[in-house]
Amino acid sequence: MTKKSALQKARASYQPKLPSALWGPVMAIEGASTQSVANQDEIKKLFPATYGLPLLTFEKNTGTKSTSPINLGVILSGGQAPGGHNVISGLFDGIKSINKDSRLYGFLMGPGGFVDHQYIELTSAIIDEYRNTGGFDIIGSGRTKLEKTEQFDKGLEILKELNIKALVIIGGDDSNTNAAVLAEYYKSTNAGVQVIGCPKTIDGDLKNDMIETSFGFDTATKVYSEVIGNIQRDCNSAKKYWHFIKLMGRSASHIALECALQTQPNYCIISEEVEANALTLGDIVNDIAEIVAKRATKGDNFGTVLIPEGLIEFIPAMKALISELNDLLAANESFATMSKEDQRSFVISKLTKENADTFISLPEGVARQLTLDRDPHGNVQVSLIETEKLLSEMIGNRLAEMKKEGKYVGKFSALHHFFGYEGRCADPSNFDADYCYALGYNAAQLVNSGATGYMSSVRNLTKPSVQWIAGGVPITMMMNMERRHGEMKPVIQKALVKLDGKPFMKFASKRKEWALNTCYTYPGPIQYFGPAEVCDQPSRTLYYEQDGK
Ligand code: FBP
Repeated sequence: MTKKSALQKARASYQPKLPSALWGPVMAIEGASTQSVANQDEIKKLFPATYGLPLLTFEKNTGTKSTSPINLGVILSGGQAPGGHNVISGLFDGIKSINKDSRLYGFLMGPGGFVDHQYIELTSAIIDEYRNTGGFDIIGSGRTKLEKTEQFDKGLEILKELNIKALVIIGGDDSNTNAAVLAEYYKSTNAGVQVIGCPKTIDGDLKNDMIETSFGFDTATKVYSEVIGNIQRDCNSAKKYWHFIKLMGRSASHIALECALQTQPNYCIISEEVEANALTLGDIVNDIAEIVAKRATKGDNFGTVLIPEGLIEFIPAMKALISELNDLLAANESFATMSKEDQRSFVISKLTKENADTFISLPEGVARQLTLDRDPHGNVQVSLIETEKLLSEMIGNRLAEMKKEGKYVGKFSALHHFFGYEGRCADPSNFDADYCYALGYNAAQLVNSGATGYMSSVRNLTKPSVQWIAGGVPITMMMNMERRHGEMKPVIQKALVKLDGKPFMKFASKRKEWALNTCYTYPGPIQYFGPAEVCDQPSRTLYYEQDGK
């Protein structure tokens, strides 16, 4: 047992708030049957047993309900996100509320632990240690991709041995895609095991009408905004540095946008806009250099620039290059064993002329980073690409040219930051603590209702938690076909920043003013105790998406 700080001790006794529908026994009300967001025929063919299921909403149960004990398995999958421990404590309390003899088993270090039969039973003593804490250390997480029937069959052996009725997979879009495939397999083979997903990722890109936000986004963006605010105050005090701040969010810019709305920086790149306007790296550099030069005319040789880590994949020329590289690397297993020099010449010789030219034009370090191992889901590991340094170097060069042309009079000193891992294991905000607990408690009710192939869905999130709506959404409803590892695969469609959505429009209406004037806001640290308007506020993104003007 680790020694707890005074805050941790006080926090351990926080009782997360549940939607009123989950306060006692529930009944599932079936809504309309569903269809996938795109490629309906292909997805239907691939998921004959779980396609088209109805939406489910829970209401208070007035009749009788099954109260048999439930044995449940749980997996944490992918990157850490604040609140994972509360999903697990919600699951635990949820199955215990159905029957006190229910049991919860946690598979260790992600999906790999399920396949390799590595698990622990999560007792109340263990659960109590982790309530309202950040991190995934209760059972660990991993990125093993669950996709082969041998893995499913191997996992089934341990589920049967432990008499597990359902498996809950807590993960992002890729892991929930795997959950859907597993649910389909177990249902179509009459394995007698249900599979339920829970929406996790700080990146915020697993969302739709039924999943209003993924958990962890709220806390992580509050942590980043606190430190961005601190940097801005430092920068406005000394007035001598430009800070280039890269933020996690490999496939979408929700984190950068949310942090911009919270802190009002001088510049924030939104990758989705870069793609829509077919901007080049040079266009972005020129735009920022213009702002640096304009601020310098007022003697303001300082500022902040927010950069989403996935930017590189949204620049059209880079996107085309990465897509060809993905296929090339997937088709050439021996690539990993080649020397650095051979890898470079191999890539250049195999790429189309246009992509080879883009590859050659990049600084060698960045070009190499694009050829490094993909994660098990085929994603480029963008957190390793130092776009913040690449950009500031290019801006420095542009400003030097502008100086020669008499268009720039200032002094440019750049500092670099990458905020990602700092926020992923923070103690969850009240919002995430409540939301995660509700997601877990709700998932237990989905299992008790016999659902499989569903994601736990808790909605109406800008209202007080008693008014949240709890239920389930069929995972196949969120799917479309995309190219992965050189093949078309069914996957959950990622939610990118909508350029006609309210959060972006709000940002776009303010950014000129934020660029030239110094309009910083300083959100300060997450507060756990105090008035609801200080402690329980959801993200700006959710606020603007649902209510805000
Ligand atoms: P998930 O999609 O699994 O939630 O992870 C997202 C993320 O936090 C990204 O923001 C980041 O690029 C990536 O994980 C880093 O991965 P790793 O933890 O494997 O270094």
